[in-house]
Amino acid sequence: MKQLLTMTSDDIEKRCVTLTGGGCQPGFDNHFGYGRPNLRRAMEALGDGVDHAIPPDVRITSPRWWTVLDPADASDAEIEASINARGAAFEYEVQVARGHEPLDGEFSTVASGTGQAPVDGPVASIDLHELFTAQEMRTAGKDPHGHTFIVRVRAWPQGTPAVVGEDRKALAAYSDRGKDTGMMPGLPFDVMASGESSPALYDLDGRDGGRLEIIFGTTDGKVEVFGWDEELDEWARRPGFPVDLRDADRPTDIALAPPAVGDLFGTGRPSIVMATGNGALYAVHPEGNLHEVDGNPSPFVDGFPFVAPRPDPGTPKSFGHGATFAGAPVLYDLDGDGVLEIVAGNFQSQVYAVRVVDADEDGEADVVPGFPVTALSVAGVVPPGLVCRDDNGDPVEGIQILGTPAVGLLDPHSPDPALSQHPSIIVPTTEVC
Ligand SMILES: [Ca+2]
Ligand SMILES: [Ca+2]
Ligand SMILES: [Ca+2]
Ligand SMILES: [Ca+2]
Repeated sequence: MKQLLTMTSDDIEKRCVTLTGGGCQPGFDNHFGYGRPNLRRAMEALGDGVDHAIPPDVRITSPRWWTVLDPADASDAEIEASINARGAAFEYEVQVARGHEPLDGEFSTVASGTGQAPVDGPVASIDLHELFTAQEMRTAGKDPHGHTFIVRVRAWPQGTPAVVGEDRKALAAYSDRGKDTGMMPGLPFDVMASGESSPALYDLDGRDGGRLEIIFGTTDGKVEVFGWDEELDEWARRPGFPVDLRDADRPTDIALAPPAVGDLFGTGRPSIVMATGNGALYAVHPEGNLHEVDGNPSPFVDGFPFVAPRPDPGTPKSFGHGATFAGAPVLYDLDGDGVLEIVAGNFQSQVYAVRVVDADEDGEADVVPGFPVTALSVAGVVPPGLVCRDDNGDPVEGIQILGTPAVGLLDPHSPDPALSQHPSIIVPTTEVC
């Protein structure tokens, strides 16, 4: 299906309109890929099912997209692909070109072959030193695509080279083991997920000479911790991590928000606090899955996850983006009892303050009395003159808290105890009046 749609699409080259200006070229380009789908041509390629022009199925299975290959590890890039022409004999070629959107004429063929049975495995070995000089692979230049190259695999039924199927991937070649300029030992490390959450640095274990651990969330709903490994003499994933923040109630989740790390109970033992896309807050023990209760892994502090209620899922308008926490949680002792509370705002404009204890023993950490607070400028909450309305005079809808709250005593010298004795929570929202 993919080959039918991409290989029959209309190239976008002329009458090019992009937000960045330019960006179109003959054939595949970064902006529009293979072009605009042409469903008539795609349907015509199906023919009557017997006399057809359906391209072979082609997929590059290894390396993964955007892999950065270091010639100090291996000077050759090993390319694996699966090719299937549904029983017909086929020919294939593996091609390579420098840059992120080379023109068709810039590719050179590095391997080719024929087959009839489906191919699923190595198809080419590309010598990185034939693509780039050692100096080019070492130098961090101004061109963000200076180390990029494209591998494409093309296959067609024997005798019909016009019925081509194609897959391509962007890879990069870079090497810098310099002590002052290169990557630190053990890094980069592929966590097999995207890392939108900013990392936090904290000495979780108080060992390894006070070195800080690197803590971050991933888009597959996990929290990762990396630290210095004295035996390996490099940075490595800490035992007990990653900790999976998903469970049977939330089989998919995402940790976009940066972690907060702090000594929640004032005992000298830090916890990692995560907020997720499904509206859950987690306090995670510093040992992760190595923390056990009755012999079972128990990575979470009692009472967690705390889950913010899901909005009405009846319509996209009522559900919006759900109860997502996008900004980082903040740890602050709101009531001065020596135990930190967790403060976080979500996509429902709700500001939560959660205690890290479950005093009422309902299995979930307790909400601080008076919370959640709705951060909306609506009648009854703010003075009449500050009520937020849209151009039609209606209440503004779909307001979210995307950012991280700030908590503190706004004016320690104020005669108003609300400012000098009690901390204030400042939250940014998307409300525009
Ligand atoms: Ca194009
Ligand atoms: Ca440490
Ligand atoms: Ca407290
Ligand atoms: Ca409770």
